[in-house]
Amino acid sequence: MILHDKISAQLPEWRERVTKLLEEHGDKVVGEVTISQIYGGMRAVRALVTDISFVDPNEGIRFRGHTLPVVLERLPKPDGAEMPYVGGLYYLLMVGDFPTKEQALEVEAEWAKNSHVPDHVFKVLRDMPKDTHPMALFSQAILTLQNDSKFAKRYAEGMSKMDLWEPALDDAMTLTSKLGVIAAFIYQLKYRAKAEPSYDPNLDFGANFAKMMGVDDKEYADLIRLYFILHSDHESGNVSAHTMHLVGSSLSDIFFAFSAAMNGLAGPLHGLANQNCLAFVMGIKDKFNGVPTKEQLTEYANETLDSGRVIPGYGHAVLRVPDPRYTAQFKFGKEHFPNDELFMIVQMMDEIIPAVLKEQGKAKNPWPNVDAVSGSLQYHYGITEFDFYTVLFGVGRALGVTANYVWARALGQPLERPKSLTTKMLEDIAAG
Ligand code: HAX
Repeated sequence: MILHDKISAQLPEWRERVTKLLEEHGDKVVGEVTISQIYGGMRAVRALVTDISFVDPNEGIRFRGHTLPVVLERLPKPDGAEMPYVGGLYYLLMVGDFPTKEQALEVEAEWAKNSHVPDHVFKVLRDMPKDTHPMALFSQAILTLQNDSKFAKRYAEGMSKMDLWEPALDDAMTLTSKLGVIAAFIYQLKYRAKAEPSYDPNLDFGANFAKMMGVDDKEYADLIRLYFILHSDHESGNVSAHTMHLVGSSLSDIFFAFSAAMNGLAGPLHGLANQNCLAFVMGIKDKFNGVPTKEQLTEYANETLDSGRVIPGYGHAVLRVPDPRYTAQFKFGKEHFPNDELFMIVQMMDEIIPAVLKEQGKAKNPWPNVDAVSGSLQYHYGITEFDFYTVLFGVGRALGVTANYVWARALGQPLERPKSLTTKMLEDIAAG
């Protein structure tokens, strides 16, 4: 398999680099931790390492060192498509180089080959209570694939720690190949015809997903390619990525680790935020019976802030510029449906909210983030069920976190086990 060969060829050099760093500079101090940080969710503590992606406060996400506009420009695209192959992005995350079109297609072909979802997965989902949240179904479906883990089998048979990444990569391909089918099945089961979707080997991952969702529109295939690429990775400290890393560090296989990651993504402070953003935009539409005037929107935003609520979709813990993941989606909407009512409100918010937040003076970053627009775009193509949006995020997030999982095994990253202190100990430290 192409990803296996490419990673294998780089491994000796990577292992030497890490070993040298540890042997020669293992005691070098990288930073300090304050009591505020310990109580404050470890915000900004520099304690993780990943080479897959990095969030630059002034530029946003970089995948393997490349900014988002460069990634979207340089990744190969299907003929006639606007957005790149998702398989090409997976190659970039896993291997570190831009693929040729043939190489992206090799990943796509590997996905098609492994896309069959065993019947028991659908059966388990059908047997779950009808009102089960789509993320609970998604997490459950991932666990039902665990019995097939090559990593778990090979580990039980006994294998060298140095080789663990190989069955981890097999599992990563198995998992990512099936996620689109599983997500589309959950959508069909909960909201549509309850049909079992099937993967067409003649279509790429994005076009397949659009077809399986029942959205017969070339534009939606482009949007979903963009969506999966944008949501793939955001370095390792966010809840889903960190959960994946932590669970994986116990040498749980990728199915256990990714299911856990998805349980974290399901939280309102993480993947569920995009639902709140769309609800906010729709609330504006309902209140003003359509698109408000600029004055009305400014007043509404100020009222929201005065009542102690936040404006969803604006601000970021790390970024200090408009999120390039937002900018890419905003551009898509502006090109394809500038006169869609919800999107017109999104555009007006884009003009007005940063100034309102700046005037209030609290938010360190008044600019829009990824969630400010993503729901409105899905809504335009008829994916109107808010609860499902986090599943879409999950399919995209799998690309980044599984690449991290494979590399964590390849570089022999150990069990994660930070030290805890008691409040009394912190008080003693404070007292000097
Ligand atoms: N509306 C109103 N107030 C805001 C704000 C916003 N959009 N963004 C920040 N602030 C406020 C904070 O609530 C905070 O107020 P207090 O001092 O009273 O607590 C103050 O400004 C300073 O906050 P900050 O340091 O700028 O931001 P944080 O790192 O604490 O929080 C958040 C970052 C994204 C959580 C925050 O900007 C926010 O709540 N935004 C709205 C919700 C949202 O868009 N969430 C999705 C984030 C995208 C993401 O990462 N998804 O996975």
